[in-house]
Amino acid sequence: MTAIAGTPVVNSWNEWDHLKEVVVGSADGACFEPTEPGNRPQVRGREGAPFPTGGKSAQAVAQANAELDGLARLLESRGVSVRRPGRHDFGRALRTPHFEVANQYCAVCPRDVMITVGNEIVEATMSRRARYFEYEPYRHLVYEYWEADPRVGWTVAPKPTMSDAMYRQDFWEWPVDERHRRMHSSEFCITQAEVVFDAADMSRFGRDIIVQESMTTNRAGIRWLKRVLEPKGFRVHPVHFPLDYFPSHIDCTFVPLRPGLVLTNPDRPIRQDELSLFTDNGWELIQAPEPVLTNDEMPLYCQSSKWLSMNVLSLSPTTVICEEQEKPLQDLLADQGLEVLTVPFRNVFEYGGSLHCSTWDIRRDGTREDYFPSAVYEPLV
Ligand code: ABU
Repeated sequence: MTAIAGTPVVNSWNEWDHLKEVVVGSADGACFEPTEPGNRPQVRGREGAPFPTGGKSAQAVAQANAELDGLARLLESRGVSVRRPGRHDFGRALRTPHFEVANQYCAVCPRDVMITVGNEIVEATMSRRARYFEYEPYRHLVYEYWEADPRVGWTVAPKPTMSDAMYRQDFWEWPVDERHRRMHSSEFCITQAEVVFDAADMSRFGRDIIVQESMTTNRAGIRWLKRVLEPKGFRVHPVHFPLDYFPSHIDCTFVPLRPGLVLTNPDRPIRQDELSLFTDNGWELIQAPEPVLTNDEMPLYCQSSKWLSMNVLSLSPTTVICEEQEKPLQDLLADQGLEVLTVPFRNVFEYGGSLHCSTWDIRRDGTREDYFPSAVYEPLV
């Protein structure tokens, strides 16, 4: 691997510039996510049924891998260099001074763990015990990039204890009316006691990065990101989607497609006072159409919502990859003048993600730009 025409080997400032190199996840060795304070997985439509434990079936892994490999082939056919995670024993139990967990999860969704911020790789703290070591399948790549180009930065966020005290255990018992009452307080299953964030709660817009406060990212995590990224010239904006009572990862809620255009989730409007960042700077927000699958029709063990439909991956400001069966969304994007490529991806849904979640962009064309010239910004210091 060599630097291309002066571009650092790690270079990605937003979600839409021309994609050159990307990591695509793998279902090898995937396990069911264990029940833990930050996660109460449920069998869809069967309240109280025990959630499976241990490794996923060989068939479930093969079906997901077939679709991930299909995405990799499509990307390669468009000239994108595709990299894959290394092997990791997800079946291995973890025991730290603060917690134990019977098994780990998987490397299907690198987006949750790893993020490229300009020429720097940031490894998230993660928010769940079973995902504590999920950076490991990507470390061989991080070392390769870091060794290859001295311009590449590498920042590892502090690991939280994930002890019982880090979680608000009664969160899962709150009835819906209480969730509604509390929706503006943005308190979820993680407390504010430690720095916690998943990388997939971030969305990059050049100089500006928005970060969703959620079940997987707390205010301390956003403060840490501000303190680390502001001196490097970024502006970090917390964002909230108050009608999402179980928010986890921003990329099924608010998805930028190109400069000036964001795909939004009609069930999860952005908080009114945060909308002006976009409207005052000439951005258009378009609502995603109703997904083809209802929540009840999502795969049995999938913990994500039907809005995986809008978890698209941009190859460039003019080309986007969409799940093969999401015709209404494909039509909407085509009406916006985008070239829409499709791949089957429904078997990956069980692992909590679709096309954006299951990828981590390493290198795109372009550089840091200011897409919000009239933003009013309050730096931390
Ligand atoms: N990992 C993304 C899931 C987000 C959602 O269920 O809406």
